[in-house]
Amino acid sequence: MSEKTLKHKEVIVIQDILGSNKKIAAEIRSKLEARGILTVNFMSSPGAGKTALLEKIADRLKSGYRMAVIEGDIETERDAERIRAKGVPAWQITTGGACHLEAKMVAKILPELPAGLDFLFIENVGNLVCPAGYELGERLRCVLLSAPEGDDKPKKYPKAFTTSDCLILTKTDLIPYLPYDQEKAKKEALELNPRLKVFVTSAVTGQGLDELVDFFIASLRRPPHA
Ligand SMILES: Nc1nc2c(ncn2[C@@H]2O[C@H](COP(=O)(O)OP(=O)(O)OP(=O)(O)O)[C@@H](O)[C@H]2O)c(=O)[nH]1
Ligand SMILES: [Mg+2]
Repeated sequence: MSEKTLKHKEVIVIQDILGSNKKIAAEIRSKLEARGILTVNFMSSPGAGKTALLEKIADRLKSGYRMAVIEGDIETERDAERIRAKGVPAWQITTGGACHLEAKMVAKILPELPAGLDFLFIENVGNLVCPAGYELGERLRCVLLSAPEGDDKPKKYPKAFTTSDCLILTKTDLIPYLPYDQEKAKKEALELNPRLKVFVTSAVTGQGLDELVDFFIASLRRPPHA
């Protein structure tokens, strides 16, 4: 088989996978919307602070709302254990090597979600590239960028930023110790996607967490696509 034919077949296989993922994601979205659940997909590089942020969100939501978390990692139950320690139901998906979650993995967990949920947060596998190509049935997609990663990342990894609704800048408490220009990171992300709603946060000092949680609560009340 020629290299050209092989490449063509590869493209067709990838298109099939993405097409079938999109279909399953649409089914998940309509089921969760029908139940009045706001689903949020968190994407970032490994260690940008997704789980730390979810722990803080859990503290803030627990008095008035019910949330659940689906954790995606290559191996271990560690992140789900951290969330359960907050009294929040959590499911761990271990991909065994795949660098992103797919909608079919999330679909398997739907029947186990408790009644009366307000929020479902999905923490994607730590990776700033692959997760961007896979919808999971979320209404909101949030990309996290931590100060230690560097202000040049939005333009280098654009798809995570062009496909997101929110940009959550994390670990701002570390900025005094880093050659990091937060305004540049924000400006370049907004050049890629002017629709991004930007939050400046620190899980250590608590900066920006109330604003972020208020935004999620307001989004819960707002009908989809309003
Ligand atoms: N200084 C500082 N450290 C933080 C902050 N948020 C998280 N960290 C630390 O950053 C490290 C990674 O945090 P995690 O919450 O595990 O990051 P993650 O994105 O969930 O990581 P993966 O799931 O492995 O992709 C931990 O040592 C956290 O304590 C923050 O706001 N400030
Ligand atoms: Mg994590």
